[in-house]
Amino acid sequence: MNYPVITTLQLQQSVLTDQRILSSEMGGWLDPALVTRLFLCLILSLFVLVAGQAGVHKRFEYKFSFKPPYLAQKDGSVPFWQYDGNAIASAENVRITPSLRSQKGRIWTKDMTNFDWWEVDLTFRVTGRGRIGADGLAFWYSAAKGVEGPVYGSNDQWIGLGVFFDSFDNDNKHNNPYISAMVNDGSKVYDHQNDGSTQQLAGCLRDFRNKPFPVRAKIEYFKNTLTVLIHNGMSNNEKDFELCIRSENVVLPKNGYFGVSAATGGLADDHDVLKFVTHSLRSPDMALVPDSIDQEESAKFESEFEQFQKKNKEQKDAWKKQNPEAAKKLEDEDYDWGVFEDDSVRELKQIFQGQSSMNEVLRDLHRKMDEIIGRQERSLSILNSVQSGGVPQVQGGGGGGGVPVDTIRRDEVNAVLANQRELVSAARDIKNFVADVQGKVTNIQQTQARGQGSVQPVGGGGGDTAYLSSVLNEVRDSVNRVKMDMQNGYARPSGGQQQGQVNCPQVNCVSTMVLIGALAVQLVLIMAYLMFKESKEQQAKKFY
Ligand SMILES: [Ca+2]
Ligand SMILES: [Ca+2]
Repeated sequence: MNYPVITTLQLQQSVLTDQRILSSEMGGWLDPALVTRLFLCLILSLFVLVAGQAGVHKRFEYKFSFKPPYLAQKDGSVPFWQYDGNAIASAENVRITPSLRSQKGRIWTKDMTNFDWWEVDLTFRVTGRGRIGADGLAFWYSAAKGVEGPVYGSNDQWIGLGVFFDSFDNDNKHNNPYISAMVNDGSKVYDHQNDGSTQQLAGCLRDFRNKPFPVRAKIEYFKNTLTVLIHNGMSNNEKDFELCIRSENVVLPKNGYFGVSAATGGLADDHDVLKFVTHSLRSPDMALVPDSIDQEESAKFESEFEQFQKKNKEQKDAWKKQNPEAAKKLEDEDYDWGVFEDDSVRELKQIFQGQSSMNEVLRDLHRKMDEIIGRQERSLSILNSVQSGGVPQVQGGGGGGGVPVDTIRRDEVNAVLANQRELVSAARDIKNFVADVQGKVTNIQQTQARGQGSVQPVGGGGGDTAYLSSVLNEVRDSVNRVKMDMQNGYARPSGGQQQGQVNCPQVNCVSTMVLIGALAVQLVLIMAYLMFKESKEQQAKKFY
Protein backbone atom coordinates (compact mmCIF):
# COMPACT_ATOMS: atom_id res chain seq x y z
CA MET A 1 0.00 0.00 0.00
CA ASN A 2 1.53 3.27 -0.99
CA TYR A 3 -1.27 5.29 0.51
CA PRO A 4 -0.03 7.09 3.59
CA VAL A 5 -1.85 5.18 6.27
CA ILE A 6 -1.38 6.94 9.55
CA THR A 7 -3.71 6.42 12.40
CA THR A 8 -5.15 9.36 14.17
CA LEU A 9 -3.81 8.01 17.38
CA GLN A 10 -0.37 7.97 15.93
CA LEU A 11 -0.89 11.49 14.74
CA GLN A 12 -2.26 12.61 17.99
CA GLN A 13 0.63 11.04 19.81
CA SER A 14 3.25 12.43 17.53
CA VAL A 15 1.67 15.85 17.67
CA LEU A 16 1.51 15.70 21.45
CA THR A 17 5.10 14.54 21.73
CA ASP A 18 6.32 17.17 19.36
CA GLN A 19 4.30 19.73 21.19
CA ARG A 20 5.76 18.55 24.48
CA ILE A 21 9.30 18.73 23.19
CA LEU A 22 8.83 22.04 21.54
CA SER A 23 6.86 23.76 24.23
CA SER A 24 8.87 22.52 27.20
CA GLU A 25 12.35 22.67 25.75
CA MET A 26 12.11 25.52 23.32
CA GLY A 27 9.90 27.89 25.22
CA GLY A 28 6.86 27.63 22.96
CA TRP A 29 8.05 28.03 19.39
CA LEU A 30 4.82 26.66 18.11
CA ASP A 31 1.43 27.98 19.02
CA PRO A 32 -0.55 25.17 20.75
CA ALA A 33 -3.79 26.53 19.31
CA LEU A 34 -2.42 26.06 15.79
CA VAL A 35 -1.40 22.51 16.62
CA THR A 36 -4.86 21.71 17.94
CA ARG A 37 -6.51 23.21 14.88
CA LEU A 38 -4.30 21.27 12.51
CA PHE A 39 -4.90 18.14 14.49
CA LEU A 40 -8.65 18.51 14.13
CA CYS A 41 -8.24 18.97 10.39
CA LEU A 42 -6.19 15.82 10.26
CA ILE A 43 -8.81 13.75 12.03
CA LEU A 44 -11.27 14.76 9.32
CA SER A 45 -8.78 14.08 6.57
CA LEU A 46 -8.31 10.52 7.73
CA PHE A 47 -11.95 9.61 7.31
CA VAL A 48 -11.54 8.52 3.77
CA LEU A 49 -9.17 5.64 3.45
CA VAL A 50 -10.70 3.47 0.81
CA ALA A 51 -8.74 0.49 -0.36
CA GLY A 52 -10.37 -1.35 -3.22
CA GLN A 53 -9.77 -5.01 -2.42
CA ALA A 54 -11.70 -7.41 -4.63
CA GLY A 55 -14.53 -4.93 -5.04
CA VAL A 56 -14.90 -4.37 -1.29
CA HIS A 57 -14.27 -0.86 -0.07
CA LYS A 58 -12.33 -0.72 3.17
CA ARG A 59 -12.28 2.29 5.40
CA PHE A 60 -9.99 2.69 8.32
CA GLU A 61 -11.95 3.23 11.53
CA TYR A 62 -9.67 5.14 13.88
CA LYS A 63 -12.18 5.16 16.73
CA PHE A 64 -12.03 1.38 16.84
CA SER A 65 -8.28 0.96 16.45
CA PHE A 66 -5.04 1.32 18.32
CA LYS A 67 -1.46 0.66 17.36
CA PRO A 68 2.06 1.73 18.27
CA PRO A 69 4.00 3.94 18.45
CA TYR A 70 2.39 6.23 21.02
CA LEU A 71 -0.39 3.75 21.61
CA ALA A 72 -1.12 5.08 25.07
CA GLN A 73 -0.79 8.67 26.15
CA LYS A 74 1.48 9.76 28.98
CA ASP A 75 -1.33 9.43 31.47
CA GLY A 76 -1.78 5.83 30.33
CA SER A 77 -5.09 6.29 28.57
CA VAL A 78 -5.71 4.83 25.15
CA PRO A 79 -7.74 7.25 23.00
CA PHE A 80 -11.26 5.95 22.18
CA TRP A 81 -10.68 2.87 24.34
CA GLN A 82 -11.17 2.00 27.99
CA TYR A 83 -9.40 -0.76 29.85
CA ASP A 84 -9.58 -2.19 33.33
CA GLY A 85 -8.73 -5.17 35.50
CA ASN A 86 -5.05 -6.06 35.36
CA ALA A 87 -4.53 -4.55 31.90
CA ILE A 88 -1.70 -2.06 31.41
CA ALA A 89 -1.24 0.11 28.35
CA SER A 90 2.15 1.35 27.20
CA ALA A 91 3.38 3.16 24.11
CA GLU A 92 4.07 -0.15 22.38
CA ASN A 93 1.24 -2.46 23.40
CA VAL A 94 -1.60 -3.20 25.75
CA ARG A 95 -0.69 -5.92 28.22
CA ILE A 96 -4.10 -7.43 28.90
CA THR A 97 -2.66 -9.65 31.62
CA PRO A 98 0.88 -9.88 32.96
CA SER A 99 2.30 -13.37 33.55
CA LEU A 100 1.08 -13.64 37.10
CA ARG A 101 -1.44 -16.07 38.57
CA SER A 102 -5.18 -15.42 38.38
CA GLN A 103 -5.09 -12.19 36.44
CA LYS A 104 -7.94 -10.80 34.38
CA GLY A 105 -7.89 -7.84 32.10
CA ARG A 106 -9.82 -6.37 29.21
CA ILE A 107 -10.00 -3.41 26.87
CA TRP A 108 -13.17 -2.18 25.12
CA THR A 109 -14.04 0.51 22.63
CA LYS A 110 -15.84 3.50 24.09
CA ASP A 111 -18.20 3.86 21.16
CA MET A 112 -20.61 1.52 19.48
CA THR A 113 -19.93 0.70 15.82
CA ASN A 114 -21.92 2.51 13.14
CA PHE A 115 -21.17 0.17 10.25
CA ASP A 116 -22.56 -3.23 9.31
CA TRP A 117 -19.49 -5.15 8.12
CA TRP A 118 -15.94 -5.00 9.34
CA GLU A 119 -12.49 -6.50 9.41
CA VAL A 120 -10.24 -6.49 12.47
CA ASP A 121 -6.52 -7.17 12.25
CA LEU A 122 -5.50 -8.23 15.73
CA THR A 123 -1.76 -8.49 16.38
CA PHE A 124 -0.81 -10.07 19.68
CA ARG A 125 1.72 -12.13 21.60
CA VAL A 126 1.13 -14.81 24.18
CA THR A 127 4.40 -15.54 25.93
CA GLY A 128 5.22 -17.61 28.97
CA ARG A 129 8.11 -19.53 30.43
CA GLY A 130 6.26 -22.83 30.67
CA ARG A 131 5.62 -25.35 27.93
CA ILE A 132 1.95 -24.99 28.82
CA GLY A 133 0.28 -21.68 29.40
CA ALA A 134 -3.08 -20.40 30.56
CA ASP A 135 -5.77 -19.36 30.22
CA GLY A 136 -6.07 -17.54 26.98
CA LEU A 137 -7.13 -14.47 25.11
CA ALA A 138 -10.50 -13.52 23.63
CA PHE A 139 -11.59 -11.14 20.89
CA TRP A 140 -15.10 -9.77 21.32
CA TYR A 141 -17.76 -8.12 19.25
CA SER A 142 -20.65 -7.70 21.59
CA ALA A 143 -23.86 -5.73 21.98
CA ALA A 144 -22.63 -4.52 25.35
CA LYS A 145 -19.20 -3.81 26.80
CA GLY A 146 -17.90 -6.71 28.82
CA VAL A 147 -17.25 -6.73 32.51
CA GLU A 148 -15.00 -8.99 34.57
CA GLY A 149 -16.09 -12.60 34.29
CA PRO A 150 -15.12 -16.22 33.80
CA VAL A 151 -14.73 -16.30 29.99
CA TYR A 152 -11.09 -15.34 29.41
CA GLY A 153 -11.47 -12.46 31.79
CA SER A 154 -14.83 -11.27 30.47
CA ASN A 155 -18.45 -11.94 31.40
CA ASP A 156 -20.43 -15.00 30.34
CA GLN A 157 -23.76 -15.01 28.45
CA TRP A 158 -22.69 -12.22 26.15
CA ILE A 159 -24.63 -11.23 23.04
CA GLY A 160 -22.45 -11.42 19.95
CA LEU A 161 -19.20 -13.00 18.84
CA GLY A 162 -16.23 -14.32 20.77
CA VAL A 163 -13.05 -15.60 19.12
CA PHE A 164 -11.05 -17.54 21.69
CA PHE A 165 -7.35 -18.23 21.76
CA ASP A 166 -7.46 -21.02 24.31
CA SER A 167 -4.03 -21.96 25.65
CA PHE A 168 -5.02 -24.38 28.37
CA ASP A 169 -6.29 -27.90 27.60
CA ASN A 170 -9.17 -28.28 30.05
CA ASP A 171 -10.70 -31.40 28.46
CA ASN A 172 -7.31 -33.09 28.22
CA LYS A 173 -7.72 -34.00 24.55
CA HIS A 174 -4.26 -32.69 23.70
CA ASN A 175 -5.76 -30.21 21.28
CA ASN A 176 -4.59 -26.89 22.68
CA PRO A 177 -3.62 -24.14 22.00
CA TYR A 178 -6.82 -23.93 20.01
CA ILE A 179 -8.60 -21.13 18.17
CA SER A 180 -12.40 -21.15 18.03
CA ALA A 181 -15.30 -18.83 17.32
CA MET A 182 -18.57 -18.82 19.21
CA VAL A 183 -21.76 -16.82 18.81
CA ASN A 184 -23.95 -16.31 21.84
CA ASP A 185 -27.46 -14.85 22.05
CA GLY A 186 -27.08 -14.20 25.76
CA SER A 187 -28.39 -17.57 26.86
CA LYS A 188 -25.38 -19.87 26.61
CA VAL A 189 -22.89 -20.45 29.40
CA TYR A 190 -19.39 -21.06 28.10
CA ASP A 191 -18.42 -24.72 28.47
CA HIS A 192 -14.94 -24.41 29.94
CA GLN A 193 -14.72 -28.12 30.78
CA ASN A 194 -14.78 -29.01 27.06
CA ASP A 195 -12.86 -25.92 25.91
CA GLY A 196 -16.12 -24.75 24.31
CA SER A 197 -15.93 -27.51 21.69
CA THR A 198 -19.66 -28.27 22.00
CA GLN A 199 -20.66 -24.68 21.32
CA GLN A 200 -18.20 -23.37 18.76
CA LEU A 201 -19.05 -22.34 15.20
CA ALA A 202 -15.72 -23.65 13.99
CA GLY A 203 -12.13 -23.74 15.05
CA CYS A 204 -8.59 -24.79 14.25
CA LEU A 205 -5.58 -26.13 16.09
CA ARG A 206 -2.82 -23.50 16.03
CA ASP A 207 0.00 -22.87 18.40
CA PHE A 208 0.09 -19.14 19.02
CA ARG A 209 2.36 -19.10 22.12
CA ASN A 210 6.00 -18.02 22.20
CA LYS A 211 6.44 -17.21 18.54
CA PRO A 212 9.41 -15.28 17.16
CA PHE A 213 7.10 -12.74 15.54
CA PRO A 214 3.73 -11.48 16.68
CA VAL A 215 0.74 -13.67 15.87
CA ARG A 216 -1.99 -12.05 13.80
CA ALA A 217 -5.66 -12.80 13.42
CA LYS A 218 -7.68 -11.26 10.64
CA ILE A 219 -11.31 -11.48 11.68
CA GLU A 220 -13.70 -10.48 8.93
CA TYR A 221 -17.45 -10.20 9.13
CA PHE A 222 -18.92 -9.39 5.73
CA LYS A 223 -22.44 -10.11 4.54
CA ASN A 224 -23.05 -12.56 7.38
CA THR A 225 -19.93 -14.59 6.63
CA LEU A 226 -17.33 -14.83 9.35
CA THR A 227 -13.76 -15.52 8.27
CA VAL A 228 -10.77 -15.87 10.57
CA LEU A 229 -7.31 -15.96 9.04
CA ILE A 230 -4.31 -16.68 11.23
CA HIS A 231 -0.70 -15.66 10.79
CA ASN A 232 1.26 -18.07 12.96
CA GLY A 233 4.08 -15.68 13.82
CA MET A 234 6.82 -17.86 12.37
CA SER A 235 7.75 -15.14 9.87
CA ASN A 236 7.16 -11.47 9.35
CA ASN A 237 5.74 -12.09 5.90
CA GLU A 238 2.40 -10.51 5.11
CA LYS A 239 1.46 -13.44 2.86
CA ASP A 240 1.60 -16.10 5.55
CA PHE A 241 -2.04 -15.92 6.58
CA GLU A 242 -3.91 -19.21 6.68
CA LEU A 243 -7.61 -19.84 6.83
CA CYS A 244 -8.77 -21.02 10.22
CA ILE A 245 -12.51 -20.38 10.32
CA ARG A 246 -15.09 -19.70 7.67
CA SER A 247 -18.70 -19.75 8.68
CA GLU A 248 -21.71 -18.53 6.70
CA ASN A 249 -25.08 -17.23 7.89
CA VAL A 250 -23.61 -15.76 11.03
CA VAL A 251 -25.93 -13.19 12.57
CA LEU A 252 -24.37 -10.68 14.94
CA PRO A 253 -25.86 -7.58 16.57
CA LYS A 254 -26.14 -4.77 14.04
CA ASN A 255 -24.05 -2.46 16.19
CA GLY A 256 -21.70 -3.38 18.95
CA TYR A 257 -18.45 -2.84 20.83
CA PHE A 258 -15.09 -4.38 20.12
CA GLY A 259 -13.02 -5.73 22.93
CA VAL A 260 -10.13 -7.95 23.94
CA SER A 261 -9.85 -9.76 27.24
CA ALA A 262 -7.50 -12.30 28.76
CA ALA A 263 -7.06 -14.34 31.89
CA THR A 264 -4.41 -16.38 33.62
CA GLY A 265 -4.99 -19.27 36.04
CA GLY A 266 -2.58 -21.47 37.97
CA LEU A 267 -0.27 -21.08 34.98
CA ALA A 268 0.36 -17.66 33.55
CA ASP A 269 1.26 -16.04 30.25
CA ASP A 270 1.79 -12.47 29.21
CA HIS A 271 -1.09 -11.54 26.91
CA ASP A 272 -0.04 -8.54 24.88
CA VAL A 273 -2.04 -6.87 22.13
CA LEU A 274 0.25 -4.88 19.85
CA LYS A 275 -2.27 -3.72 17.30
CA PHE A 276 -6.00 -3.61 16.92
CA VAL A 277 -6.80 -2.23 13.48
CA THR A 278 -10.41 -2.01 12.34
CA HIS A 279 -11.68 -1.34 8.85
CA SER A 280 -15.32 -1.04 7.95
CA LEU A 281 -16.23 -2.96 4.80
CA ARG A 282 -18.66 -1.79 2.19
CA SER A 283 -19.66 -3.44 -1.06
CA PRO A 284 -19.26 -1.21 -4.15
CA ASP A 285 -22.97 -0.33 -4.30
CA MET A 286 -22.92 0.77 -0.68
CA ALA A 287 -19.79 2.78 -1.33
CA LEU A 288 -21.61 4.89 -3.91
CA VAL A 289 -23.30 6.71 -1.06
CA PRO A 290 -21.25 9.89 -0.76
CA ASP A 291 -19.07 10.37 2.29
CA SER A 292 -19.41 13.34 4.57
CA ILE A 293 -16.07 14.64 3.31
CA ASP A 294 -15.28 14.78 -0.37
CA GLN A 295 -11.98 13.96 -1.97
CA GLU A 296 -10.95 17.55 -2.60
CA GLU A 297 -11.26 18.54 1.02
CA SER A 298 -9.41 15.44 2.08
CA ALA A 299 -6.53 16.22 -0.30
CA LYS A 300 -6.36 19.75 1.05
CA PHE A 301 -6.09 18.53 4.62
CA GLU A 302 -3.47 16.07 3.62
CA SER A 303 -1.19 18.63 1.99
CA GLU A 304 -1.62 20.89 5.01
CA PHE A 305 -0.60 18.04 7.23
CA GLU A 306 2.47 17.30 5.16
CA GLN A 307 3.59 20.90 5.35
CA PHE A 308 3.03 20.92 9.07
CA GLN A 309 4.99 17.72 9.52
CA LYS A 310 7.89 19.04 7.46
CA LYS A 311 8.03 22.25 9.41
CA ASN A 312 7.83 20.39 12.66
CA LYS A 313 10.67 18.07 11.71
CA GLU A 314 12.89 20.97 10.70
CA GLN A 315 12.30 22.63 14.04
CA LYS A 316 12.91 19.39 15.90
CA ASP A 317 16.18 18.73 14.07
CA ALA A 318 17.35 22.26 14.76
CA TRP A 319 16.58 21.85 18.44
CA LYS A 320 18.40 18.50 18.51
CA LYS A 321 21.50 20.14 17.06
CA GLN A 322 21.40 22.80 19.70
CA ASN A 323 20.75 20.40 22.59
CA PRO A 324 22.42 17.08 21.69
CA GLU A 325 22.54 15.78 25.26
CA ALA A 326 18.91 16.43 26.03
CA ALA A 327 17.90 14.80 22.72
CA LYS A 328 19.91 11.68 23.52
CA LYS A 329 18.32 11.43 26.93
CA LEU A 330 14.87 11.73 25.40
CA GLU A 331 15.62 9.04 22.84
CA ASP A 332 16.87 6.69 25.54
CA GLU A 333 13.67 7.31 27.44
CA ASP A 334 11.71 6.34 24.37
CA TYR A 335 13.75 3.21 23.94
CA ASP A 336 12.83 2.08 27.43
CA TRP A 337 9.34 1.50 26.13
CA GLY A 338 10.63 -1.02 23.66
CA VAL A 339 10.42 -4.78 24.18
CA PHE A 340 13.43 -6.13 26.02
CA GLU A 341 15.40 -8.74 24.07
CA ASP A 342 18.25 -10.84 25.37
CA ASP A 343 20.94 -12.33 23.11
CA SER A 344 19.36 -15.72 22.61
CA VAL A 345 16.01 -14.20 21.68
CA ARG A 346 17.72 -11.90 19.21
CA GLU A 347 19.64 -14.82 17.73
CA LEU A 348 16.47 -16.86 17.41
CA LYS A 349 14.79 -13.94 15.76
CA GLN A 350 17.64 -13.63 13.28
CA ILE A 351 17.39 -17.33 12.48
CA PHE A 352 13.68 -17.00 11.86
CA GLN A 353 14.23 -13.93 9.75
CA GLY A 354 16.71 -15.86 7.64
CA GLN A 355 14.30 -18.74 7.33
CA SER A 356 11.46 -16.50 6.36
CA SER A 357 13.54 -14.85 3.65
CA MET A 358 14.47 -18.32 2.37
CA ASN A 359 10.82 -19.19 2.45
CA GLU A 360 10.10 -16.09 0.45
CA VAL A 361 12.66 -17.04 -2.19
CA LEU A 362 11.24 -20.54 -2.37
CA ARG A 363 7.75 -19.17 -2.80
CA ASP A 364 9.00 -16.95 -5.57
CA LEU A 365 10.67 -19.91 -7.27
CA HIS A 366 7.50 -21.92 -6.91
CA ARG A 367 5.49 -19.18 -8.54
CA LYS A 368 7.96 -18.93 -11.42
CA MET A 369 7.95 -22.72 -11.82
CA ASP A 370 4.17 -22.67 -12.03
CA GLU A 371 4.39 -19.98 -14.65
CA ILE A 372 6.89 -21.99 -16.71
CA ILE A 373 4.79 -25.15 -16.46
CA GLY A 374 1.74 -23.19 -17.47
CA ARG A 375 3.52 -21.76 -20.47
CA GLN A 376 4.85 -25.18 -21.50
CA GLU A 377 1.38 -26.69 -21.29
CA ARG A 378 -0.03 -23.90 -23.38
CA SER A 379 2.58 -24.34 -26.12
CA LEU A 380 2.10 -28.13 -26.05
CA SER A 381 -1.62 -27.75 -26.55
CA ILE A 382 -1.02 -25.33 -29.44
CA LEU A 383 1.41 -27.82 -30.97
CA ASN A 384 -1.14 -30.61 -30.65
CA SER A 385 -3.89 -28.61 -32.25
CA VAL A 386 -1.61 -27.67 -35.15
CA GLN A 387 -0.61 -31.30 -35.68
CA SER A 388 -4.18 -32.52 -35.66
CA GLY A 389 -4.91 -29.78 -38.23
CA GLY A 390 -2.49 -31.59 -40.65
CA VAL A 391 0.57 -29.38 -40.55
CA PRO A 392 3.23 -30.54 -38.13
CA GLN A 393 5.48 -27.76 -36.88
CA VAL A 394 8.20 -30.11 -35.85
CA GLN A 395 10.89 -28.96 -33.44
CA GLY A 396 9.52 -25.67 -32.24
CA GLY A 397 11.80 -25.20 -29.27
CA GLY A 398 12.54 -28.65 -27.87
CA GLY A 399 16.05 -29.94 -28.47
CA GLY A 400 15.35 -32.29 -31.40
CA GLY A 401 13.11 -34.84 -29.74
CA GLY A 402 10.73 -35.26 -32.69
CA VAL A 403 11.13 -37.87 -35.46
CA PRO A 404 11.11 -36.18 -38.90
CA VAL A 405 7.94 -37.23 -40.71
CA ASP A 406 7.65 -37.15 -44.53
CA THR A 407 4.24 -35.80 -45.21
CA ILE A 408 2.70 -33.42 -47.69
CA ARG A 409 2.78 -29.78 -46.82
CA ARG A 410 -0.15 -27.48 -46.50
CA ASP A 411 0.28 -25.76 -49.87
CA GLU A 412 0.45 -29.10 -51.66
CA VAL A 413 -2.76 -30.18 -50.04
CA ASN A 414 -4.30 -26.91 -51.14
CA ALA A 415 -3.16 -27.45 -54.72
CA VAL A 416 -4.65 -30.96 -54.77
CA LEU A 417 -7.88 -29.69 -53.38
CA ALA A 418 -8.04 -26.90 -55.98
CA ASN A 419 -7.45 -29.43 -58.76
CA GLN A 420 -10.18 -31.63 -57.48
CA ARG A 421 -12.54 -28.72 -57.32
CA GLU A 422 -11.71 -27.83 -60.92
CA LEU A 423 -12.33 -31.42 -62.02
CA VAL A 424 -15.68 -31.49 -60.34
CA SER A 425 -16.76 -28.28 -62.02
CA ALA A 426 -15.55 -29.56 -65.42
CA ALA A 427 -17.51 -32.79 -64.91
CA ARG A 428 -20.57 -30.75 -64.08
CA ASP A 429 -20.13 -28.71 -67.28
CA ILE A 430 -19.85 -31.88 -69.35
CA LYS A 431 -22.94 -33.29 -67.77
CA ASN A 432 -24.86 -30.11 -68.52
CA PHE A 433 -23.62 -30.15 -72.09
CA VAL A 434 -24.66 -33.78 -72.61
CA ALA A 435 -28.07 -33.09 -71.10
CA ASP A 436 -28.42 -30.13 -73.44
CA VAL A 437 -27.54 -32.22 -76.49
CA GLN A 438 -29.94 -34.95 -75.41
CA GLY A 439 -32.69 -32.41 -74.98
CA LYS A 440 -32.09 -30.98 -78.40
CA VAL A 441 -32.08 -34.46 -79.97
CA THR A 442 -35.34 -35.39 -78.30
CA ASN A 443 -36.81 -32.12 -79.55
CA ILE A 444 -35.75 -32.87 -83.08
CA GLN A 445 -37.13 -36.39 -82.89
CA GLN A 446 -40.45 -35.12 -81.65
CA THR A 447 -40.63 -32.50 -84.37
CA GLN A 448 -39.79 -35.14 -86.96
CA ALA A 449 -42.44 -37.51 -85.67
CA ARG A 450 -44.97 -34.70 -85.90
CA GLY A 451 -43.75 -33.92 -89.45
CA GLN A 452 -44.33 -37.54 -90.54
CA GLY A 453 -47.76 -37.64 -89.02
CA SER A 454 -49.21 -34.29 -90.11
CA VAL A 455 -47.06 -32.36 -92.57
CA GLN A 456 -47.00 -34.95 -95.37
CA PRO A 457 -50.69 -35.31 -95.89
CA VAL A 458 -51.44 -31.55 -95.58
CA GLY A 459 -48.59 -29.78 -97.40
CA GLY A 460 -47.40 -32.56 -99.76
CA GLY A 461 -46.55 -30.08 -102.56
CA GLY A 462 -44.28 -27.72 -100.46
CA GLY A 463 -40.63 -28.02 -101.69
CA ASP A 464 -39.12 -26.62 -98.44
CA THR A 465 -41.03 -29.00 -96.27
CA ALA A 466 -39.97 -31.98 -98.35
CA TYR A 467 -36.34 -30.85 -98.14
CA LEU A 468 -36.59 -30.30 -94.42
CA SER A 469 -38.15 -33.70 -93.84
CA SER A 470 -35.44 -35.38 -95.92
CA VAL A 471 -32.75 -33.58 -93.92
CA LEU A 472 -34.49 -34.56 -90.74
CA ASN A 473 -34.68 -38.14 -91.89
CA GLU A 474 -30.99 -38.11 -92.53
CA VAL A 475 -30.32 -36.59 -89.16
CA ARG A 476 -32.56 -39.17 -87.52
CA ASP A 477 -30.75 -41.97 -89.27
CA SER A 478 -27.36 -40.68 -88.24
CA VAL A 479 -28.50 -40.12 -84.69
CA ASN A 480 -29.94 -43.60 -84.57
CA ARG A 481 -26.71 -44.97 -85.90
CA VAL A 482 -24.74 -42.99 -83.33
CA LYS A 483 -27.08 -44.26 -80.63
CA MET A 484 -26.62 -47.83 -81.75
CA ASP A 485 -22.88 -47.43 -81.88
CA MET A 486 -22.86 -45.91 -78.44
CA GLN A 487 -25.02 -48.72 -77.14
CA ASN A 488 -22.68 -51.25 -78.65
CA GLY A 489 -19.70 -49.39 -77.27
CA TYR A 490 -21.14 -49.22 -73.77
CA ALA A 491 -22.50 -52.74 -73.85
CA ARG A 492 -19.27 -54.36 -74.95
CA PRO A 493 -17.10 -53.61 -71.91
CA SER A 494 -19.88 -54.26 -69.41
CA GLY A 495 -21.82 -57.25 -70.73
CA GLY A 496 -19.47 -58.20 -73.59
CA GLN A 497 -20.22 -61.96 -73.65
CA GLN A 498 -23.25 -61.86 -75.99
CA GLN A 499 -21.87 -59.18 -78.36
CA GLY A 500 -18.39 -60.72 -78.39
CA GLN A 501 -19.76 -63.98 -79.91
CA VAL A 502 -21.36 -62.14 -82.81
CA ASN A 503 -18.62 -59.70 -83.71
CA CYS A 504 -15.53 -61.78 -83.28
CA PRO A 505 -15.81 -63.97 -86.43
CA GLN A 506 -16.45 -60.91 -88.67
CA VAL A 507 -13.71 -58.66 -87.30
CA ASN A 508 -10.96 -60.75 -85.84
CA CYS A 509 -10.73 -63.77 -88.22
CA VAL A 510 -7.75 -62.49 -90.28
CA SER A 511 -4.58 -63.22 -88.48
CA THR A 512 -1.45 -61.08 -88.83
CA MET A 513 0.45 -63.72 -90.76
CA VAL A 514 -2.28 -64.07 -93.36
CA LEU A 515 -2.38 -60.28 -93.72
CA ILE A 516 1.39 -60.07 -94.22
CA GLY A 517 1.25 -62.96 -96.66
CA ALA A 518 -1.51 -61.29 -98.63
CA LEU A 519 0.47 -58.01 -98.70
CA ALA A 520 3.60 -59.86 -99.87
CA VAL A 521 1.62 -61.57 -102.65
CA GLN A 522 0.18 -58.21 -103.69
CA LEU A 523 3.67 -56.68 -103.74
CA VAL A 524 5.03 -59.51 -105.84
CA LEU A 525 2.13 -59.14 -108.26
CA ILE A 526 2.65 -55.35 -108.56
CA MET A 527 6.40 -55.81 -109.14
CA ALA A 528 5.74 -58.51 -111.71
CA TYR A 529 3.27 -56.22 -113.46
CA LEU A 530 5.74 -53.32 -113.45
CA MET A 531 8.53 -55.54 -114.84
CA PHE A 532 6.19 -56.88 -117.43
CA LYS A 533 5.15 -53.33 -118.43
CA GLU A 534 8.76 -52.17 -118.69
CA SER A 535 9.78 -55.08 -120.89
CA LYS A 536 6.78 -54.27 -123.08
CA GLU A 537 7.87 -50.64 -123.41
CA GLN A 538 11.46 -51.65 -124.29
CA GLN A 539 10.15 -53.97 -126.97
CA ALA A 540 8.03 -51.10 -128.31
CA LYS A 541 11.14 -48.79 -128.41
CA LYS A 542 12.94 -51.39 -130.48
CA PHE A 543 10.12 -51.21 -132.97
CA TYR A 544 10.29 -47.38 -133.32
CA1 LIG B 1 -9.29 -24.08 27.78
CA1 LIG C 1 -8.77 -29.11 24.72
